[in-house]
Amino acid sequence: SFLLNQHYNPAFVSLQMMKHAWDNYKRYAWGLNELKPISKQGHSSNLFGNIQGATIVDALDTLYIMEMKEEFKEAKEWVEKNLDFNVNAEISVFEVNIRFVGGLLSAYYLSGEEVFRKKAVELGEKLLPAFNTPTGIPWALLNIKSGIGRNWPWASGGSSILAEFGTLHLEFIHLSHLSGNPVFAEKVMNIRKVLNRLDKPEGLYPNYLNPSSGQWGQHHVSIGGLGDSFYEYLLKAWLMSDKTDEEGKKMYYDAVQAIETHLIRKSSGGLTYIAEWKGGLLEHKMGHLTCFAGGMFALGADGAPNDKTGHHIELGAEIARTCHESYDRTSMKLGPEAFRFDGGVEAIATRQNEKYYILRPEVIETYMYMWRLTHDPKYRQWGWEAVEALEKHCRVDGGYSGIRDVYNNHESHDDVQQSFFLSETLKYLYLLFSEDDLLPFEHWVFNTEAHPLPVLHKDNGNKEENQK
Ligand code: DMJ
Repeated sequence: SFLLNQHYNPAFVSLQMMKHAWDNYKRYAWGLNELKPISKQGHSSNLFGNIQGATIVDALDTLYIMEMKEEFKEAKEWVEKNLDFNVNAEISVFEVNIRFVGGLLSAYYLSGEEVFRKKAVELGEKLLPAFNTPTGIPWALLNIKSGIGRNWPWASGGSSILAEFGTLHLEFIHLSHLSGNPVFAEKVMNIRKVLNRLDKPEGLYPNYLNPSSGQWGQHHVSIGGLGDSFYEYLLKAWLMSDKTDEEGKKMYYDAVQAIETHLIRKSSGGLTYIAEWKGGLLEHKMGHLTCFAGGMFALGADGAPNDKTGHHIELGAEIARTCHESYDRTSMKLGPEAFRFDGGVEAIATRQNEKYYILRPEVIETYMYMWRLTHDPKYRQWGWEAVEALEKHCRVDGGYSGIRDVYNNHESHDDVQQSFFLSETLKYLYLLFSEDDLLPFEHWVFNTEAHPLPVLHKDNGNKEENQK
C-alpha cells in the first residue's frame, strides 16, 4: 500500500483514498445512492426515498476541491441529465437538505455552474410543504410528490427532532439569497421564533418538539444524535452572516453555557466528556456524533463573551483528546459509535451494539478545526493515525466499508460506503493536511455534511463566489 512509503504527502494520500472510493462507486453503483463495497453493487437507504445519486451530489465539492477535474465533469453531467426530483418519494427533509441541497449549493458556489443553482432551488421548493404544520416546525418526513408530511413513528408523542428542523438554516438562507425568494429564509426564521417563545428546562433544548402543539416532547437533551447540528447551526448562522445575526449568536453562547453547567463532566482519569441528559439525570455516554463539538467549541471561541476565548479553545482541545482516546483504546484504532464513562470504564464502548464504526467524520472534523485554530502538530499526527486505520481495516477491493466491532482483531465489514465518507471524512482529512488558505474560515462555513457555503459579507454581495 502507498502508506508504506513515508515520503507520500498526506494530502495526496487523502486524494488517493477519494479516488478509490469514487472509482468503485462509479464502477459498481453509478447513479444509485451509495455503494456496497463488498458485494459490489448499489445500496439504497430509505432516507432519500427514490431520489438517486446521493454519493454523486455529496461528492461534487470534494472532487472540485481536490482538483479531480475529470471526475467532477462526469458528476456534473450526471446531475444535468439524471438528477430528478419529480419522483413519488417519501424522503427525510433533514438528510435531503444537508446532502442534496447543501451539496448542490457548494458545487454552485465553487464552480459557478448554473445547473447546480437551478437544481438546489428546485429541490428547496419541493421541501417547502414540510413546513405546513400549525407551528411551522417542519415534518421529519415528506412525500415530495403529494406534499404530505409526517414524523418518525418512534419520536416522542409525534414530535419533530431538534437536530432535524434545526439544521436547515444555513442552506435556506442561501436558497433565498440565490433565488431572490424570501420564503426560504422566512421558514427558518420562524423556527427560531417558536424556539424563543418556549421555556427551556435549565436553559437546555430538548430533542423533541411537537409541531402541532408547539410543546416539547420528552425532556431528553443531547449534543450527539437528535440534538447535535442544531447547536452547530446557531454558531454557523452567526458566522455565515458576517457576524450580524446577533440572535443566532446569543442562542449559541447561552446554549453552550447551559451545556457546560449540566452536561460536561470530567472522568476520574481526567477526560472531559459531554453526557446525555434525561429529565435531569445524566447518562454518562458520549456518541461518536458528539465528537464534532470539539471543533464547534474551538470555532466559536473567538466570539465567546466574558473573556472566555481561551476557555472555549481549551474545551475543544479536551473533547478532541477524549475522542482520540476513544479511538486509541480500540484494537482497530477507529472509534466506536458510542463510549461510556461508567462501570469502571472510560471512553470505551461496553454494549455490543455500540461498537461499530461506519466511516463517520466527526473526530477527524474536530482534528481539522483544532489544527487550523491552534496549529498544534498532534492533530495532524492523530489524523494520520486515522488514515492508517482506515486503510488497514476499512479499505477493501471494492471501496471503503464500515466495521461492526472495532474492538475485535478481525474485520467484520458492514458492506456500506456511506456518502458522507466522500463528502466529509475524506474532505476533512484533505483540509487537515492542506494549507489554511484552502477554504479559509473567514470566507467559508461548512454545513453539517461538510459542504462549504460562503460567508455573506455585509458590503460586497456575492464577491466571495468562486473564491477558493
Ligand atoms: C452526516 O450526515 C452529518 O455529519 C450529520 O450531521 C450527522 N451524521 C452524518 C455523519 O456521521
